[in-house]
Amino acid sequence: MELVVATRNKDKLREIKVLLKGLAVEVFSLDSFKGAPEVIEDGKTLEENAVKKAIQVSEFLKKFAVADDSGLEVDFLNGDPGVYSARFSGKGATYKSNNKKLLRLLKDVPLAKRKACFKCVIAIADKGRIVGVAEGKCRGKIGFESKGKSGFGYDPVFIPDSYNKTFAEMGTSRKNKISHRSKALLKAKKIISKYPSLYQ
Ligand code: ITT
Repeated sequence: MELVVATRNKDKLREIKVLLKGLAVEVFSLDSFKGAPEVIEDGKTLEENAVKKAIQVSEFLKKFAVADDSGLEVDFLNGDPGVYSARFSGKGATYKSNNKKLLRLLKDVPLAKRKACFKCVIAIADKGRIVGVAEGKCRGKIGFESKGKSGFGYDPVFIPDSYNKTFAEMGTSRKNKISHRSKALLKAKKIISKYPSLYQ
């Protein structure tokens, strides 16, 4: 059974591949297929975007696919950047410029008001038809400065609850034990392993 991970984000892909281990599937990324569609992420929710990516890619490739849409919701910003996490600082946004904007908007905001939640939605589709959706959350707070070198995106500014280190300081293997993505993929793996066509 072949499974395509429908993402163009290499950092996410790396985490997803590790987290899918143990599942009886051969994992491919979009890099293995020429001309896979560039899905426009115009949904209002992470779920809408994840479902759209999984359906379009699995339909085009006529394969089994999983898509990840994820984002960081910050209480003080009324849930922003949320679904806009990738392009928070506008056109040409980078991880660095997004973190810089976030820290600027939270400048002088006390620790008690820096609560945030990482969310990840994994959609699973087979040849254009949705098979299941799984969600994972990781609560924490936004630090006062960027710290740490591992991971990607908002990892250097996100401190998960019960820890005093950012995701980027703790390293990917520890992050993968508690992250939004690991929780969502644990549920997704259960759905995939029960999916009948796996055994056809
Ligand atoms: P694909 O749509 O191709 O999968 P993308 O980067 O556009 O890639 P999203 O639309 O889901 O993906 O955007 C998610 C953004 O949220 C991502 O670019 C990061 O900035 C951030 N993000 C998601 N998961 C993260 C994590 O585990 N750690 C840090 N930042 C994360």
